[in-house]
Amino acid sequence: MPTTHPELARWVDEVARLTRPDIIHWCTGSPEEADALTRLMLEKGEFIELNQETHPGCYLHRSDPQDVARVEHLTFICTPEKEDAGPNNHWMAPDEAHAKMDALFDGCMQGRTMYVIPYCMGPIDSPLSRCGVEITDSPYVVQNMRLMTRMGTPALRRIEAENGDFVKGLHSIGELDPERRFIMHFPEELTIKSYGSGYGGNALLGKKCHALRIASHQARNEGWLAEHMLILGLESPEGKQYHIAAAFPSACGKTNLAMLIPPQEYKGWKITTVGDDICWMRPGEDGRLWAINPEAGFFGVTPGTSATTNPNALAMLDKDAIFTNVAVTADNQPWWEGKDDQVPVTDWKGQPYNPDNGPAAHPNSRFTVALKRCPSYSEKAEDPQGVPIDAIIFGGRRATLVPLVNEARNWNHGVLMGATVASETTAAATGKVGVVRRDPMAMKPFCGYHFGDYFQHWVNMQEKAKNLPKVFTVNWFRKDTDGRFMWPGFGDNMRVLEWIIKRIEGQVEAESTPIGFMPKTGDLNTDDLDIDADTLAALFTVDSEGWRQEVADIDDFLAEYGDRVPEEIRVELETTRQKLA
Ligand code: GTP
Ligand code: SPV
Ligand code: MN
Repeated sequence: MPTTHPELARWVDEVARLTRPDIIHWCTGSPEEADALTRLMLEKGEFIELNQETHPGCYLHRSDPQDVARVEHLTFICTPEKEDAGPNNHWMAPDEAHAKMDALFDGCMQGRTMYVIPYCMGPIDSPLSRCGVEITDSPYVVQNMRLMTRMGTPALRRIEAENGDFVKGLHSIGELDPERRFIMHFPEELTIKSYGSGYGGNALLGKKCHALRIASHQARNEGWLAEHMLILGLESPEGKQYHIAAAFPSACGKTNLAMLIPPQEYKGWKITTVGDDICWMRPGEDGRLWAINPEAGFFGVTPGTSATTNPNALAMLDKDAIFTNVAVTADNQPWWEGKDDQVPVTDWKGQPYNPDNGPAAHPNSRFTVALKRCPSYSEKAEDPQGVPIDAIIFGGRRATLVPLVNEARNWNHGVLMGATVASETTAAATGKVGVVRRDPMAMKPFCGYHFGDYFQHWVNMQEKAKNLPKVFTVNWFRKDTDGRFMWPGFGDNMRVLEWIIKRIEGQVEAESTPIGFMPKTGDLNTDDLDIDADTLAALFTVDSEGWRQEVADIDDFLAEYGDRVPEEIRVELETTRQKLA
């Protein structure tokens, strides 16, 4: 066994005896290993070479057409007590779940190679980072983990040096049969078992399974936060540095905001990218929250990514990227809806493109690329201490009601706002798209324990960190009666960030409304913006009747979580109700 860690050696041996692979490969993370795997995948058709002149080092992977997104209905939290998983999770008793999964894993790697992937979530030398090992029979998973995490020998050495716990993730694509597909989490055992899917968050176990579901559980026990948030750096023309963390549900704009390019007139303002999906935050000695991005790469939504919407993303996608379920053009370049006016000839399933069959690229098609390839990459992403967070933003996709930006009255009100954010569902998970559901802190699919306890943990952060950031909500997705977005979004979201900074600095007063603080007329910079006064006013109108209904709906939602819901946020809801009366 190429490890000195007794428990790791024992576990790998146990898994090999169960799954019976032909070969066991310990991943080192070397470039030679990457090349060899790429060649193997090209031979087997798991990778399709894209145009190497326009896109050197880029490959296309077509997943099984029945395996294109996370499967929330097949994802379970297996705590000893059902009550601890909460109504926000599917639950199965640990014994039953292990038995079910071990039966699936029995002999499943015969004729296959078993890859052992040691990985580190976060900078390899950071005290905030945590390690895991994923065992998988999917070379596609290995190639993605290589870009998404610090993977290979350095991670193994850290695991050995710590000689303690690491997260054990066992994965097999199995038969890719949706009837034999489960993603199980055992938070107490720091264990994940995933079978039957090769896609994204179902299979790249460092991401949602470890860095959110297991980590949220650990974070609660240890007094920190593991969140579905981007982290961006913002430098003002005066050279002052800020960091903002923002939680939006899947496919609701984190990647785009994380690499925003400010509009022309914002000379001297600069946005840098620390992370686009996951944020681990810990109270520092100064009472502030210090954050790291546990990931080393992006697994981003392709549709809608263009030179106008997200030039930074487009710029990093012409080299060393993996594309999953996109279309291709006649000259073999990757293509997706909203990219440019090239014409797709082959759709995501590999069929000749025919608009009657739906979009050319799957709505949840994705790119995988290293963080360092991003033109707005922040060097701070490697800082072992992380970055101090100045503001937290919660958001979602709401066609109506919810204003463009709104500031919480205080921390507990901010927790209430985060806990009750709702959003239209997207193609990032299987199920119906466009249904409004509450998605607290964008963690509905990712919180590894009871939401009531999670809200309480958020409230309790006040005792652990005396210098907490201000909290805001945003909504880029309001629509007019013709179904058009009312706010231009993307780079122009800088205008909202600027107002947030002004509030942090105490440079502007705000309009006090029943639901929070909003910009006073003229304080949100709309210079050179093509937006009429009525539309702008509508983005900040508080529809009292609509909000009274929203509050009633929130009552019902919180009732689902019973008496685990903290009194503090019930009090804040009551205050809002009275202000709306
Ligand atoms: P996950 O990776 O699933 O967690 O998604 P994400 O939150 O990173 O979402 P992403 O930034 O990839 O955006 C998803 C979709 O929303 C893309 O099609 C974007 O083009 C679109 N989008 C992002 N920001 C905006 C915005 O400000 N306005 C509008 N109208 N659309 C946006
Ligand atoms: C999300 O759905 O929030 C993602 C993509 O970031 S996945 O890794 O598939 O979960
Ligand atoms: Mn995400």
